[in-house]
Amino acid sequence: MENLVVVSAILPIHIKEENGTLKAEVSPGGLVTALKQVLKNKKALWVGWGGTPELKEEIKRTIFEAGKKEGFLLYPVSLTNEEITDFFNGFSNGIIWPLFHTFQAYCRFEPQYWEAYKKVNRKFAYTIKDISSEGDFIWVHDYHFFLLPKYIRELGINRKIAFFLHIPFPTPELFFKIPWRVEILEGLLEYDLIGFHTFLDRKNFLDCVDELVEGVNILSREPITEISYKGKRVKVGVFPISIDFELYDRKAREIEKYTSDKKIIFGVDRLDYTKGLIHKLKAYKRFLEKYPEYHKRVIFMQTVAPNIKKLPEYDSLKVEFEHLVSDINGTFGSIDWTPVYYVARRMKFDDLIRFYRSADVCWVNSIKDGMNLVGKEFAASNIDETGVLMLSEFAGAATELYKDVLLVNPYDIEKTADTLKEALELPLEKKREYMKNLREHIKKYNISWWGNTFLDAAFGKKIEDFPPLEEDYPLHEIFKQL
Ligand code: ADQ
Repeated sequence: MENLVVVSAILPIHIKEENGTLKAEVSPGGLVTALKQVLKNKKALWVGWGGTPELKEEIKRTIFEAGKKEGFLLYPVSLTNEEITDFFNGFSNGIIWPLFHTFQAYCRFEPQYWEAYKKVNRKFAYTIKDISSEGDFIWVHDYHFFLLPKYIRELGINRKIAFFLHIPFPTPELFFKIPWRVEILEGLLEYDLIGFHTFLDRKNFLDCVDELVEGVNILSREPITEISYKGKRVKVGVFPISIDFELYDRKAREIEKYTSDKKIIFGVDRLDYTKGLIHKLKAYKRFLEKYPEYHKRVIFMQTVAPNIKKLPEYDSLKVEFEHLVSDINGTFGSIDWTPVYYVARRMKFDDLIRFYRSADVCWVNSIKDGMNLVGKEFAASNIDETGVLMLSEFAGAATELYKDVLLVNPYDIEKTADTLKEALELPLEKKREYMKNLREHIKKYNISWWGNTFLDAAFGKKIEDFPPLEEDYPLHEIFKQL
């Protein structure tokens, strides 16, 4: 039997210990949103960190049971406190995340972070060895695992291993700053397939490989590039990720619209400096200064989910963001009008859909983003086709959706303020035309299309080829290796 083994740094459900009791929580973010929709009720084993340093039997069991309830087969890997600090927060989120999103100034190139990165990649390689069998397919996700295939191969394991990067790949000018740049590329070239969201990401990757790695030959660039390296072929493709269109569309039809005498501007983001939240508030403030006729006629609802990354940049971002919210509300607000409604938590799914369905404008302002699923979720939920998507030109989604959105450069505060006015005043016909086109595109290129296209290029398989998750899947089968 050929099984699918999926690897991501953190499982879709992680455990938090609060006052001595264990709590299973859904992990935030786009990777989980997208993969959940592909893997739900599939007999695919999902391997990742379970959220706590220690993995007692009770914790493993809690994760397994919580996963099974949601339709997943989860296999938690333990990380020590030191590994959480140096691999997770240090190398992955303190070097790769900022650099790949053009925030070079936030990088701390500490050698101990690199050591931890190698160690944890090795740890996952041993886990893959233990839990997979010959003929299984290994699908690895994101920037935490550039070296994983190298270590798997070193253990003498010869499985098909494919990789998808959920974040952008930087230009050579940025990538070359990494002290361990050659090792990272050589590690990546051990995958059988490497997937990116956009053609620009793939171009940047190929340019870096071309410059830095000896003995590579880039054989073709279209439609799936092939590289020859150390006597083998590596495929490099572009697979723009998407959402479960039907889920959002169906849910929106079940939920009542939020009615208001004011126009609704809606933003949904994780607390992250890459999402352009500060620039968004500055542009909104400028809009209110320039166009006083909109006072008391708009609501700007911005929901910000807390970030699990423990780094000082996130603390200062929160402080600056909240300062700006109170500055705007203090400057323009009155007893009967709050210009910014700030929701400092993860919104419940039904509330999210309700606002997507009701918003006049949905605003994605990323400084840099691999894809960004929010705009796609908004369009799928906007069943009346009356909303407008204002989308940063630096989100991967812009390369796909640019014709039917209002594009903004988040650094251009003045123009963004004007574009917000334009979005609010767009004629109904134009709004309908844009939204109809967006919805058709996202319906066709949905999450199943993404999953199937990737799995086909990687393993010659479709999602349907992997069997459904059986009700009584035996626990001991999964944990026999531990
Ligand atoms: P993220 O950076 O997490 O994902 P994004 O694609 O926008 O970014 O996904 C965020 C997800 O979390 C969406 O499903 C959204 O609805 C949800 N979410 C965010 N804030 C929320 C809130 N306050 N309340 C409720 N839900 C919230 C990474 C990359 C992206 C890429 C995805 C998938 O950074 O560029 O699109 O992976 O590959």
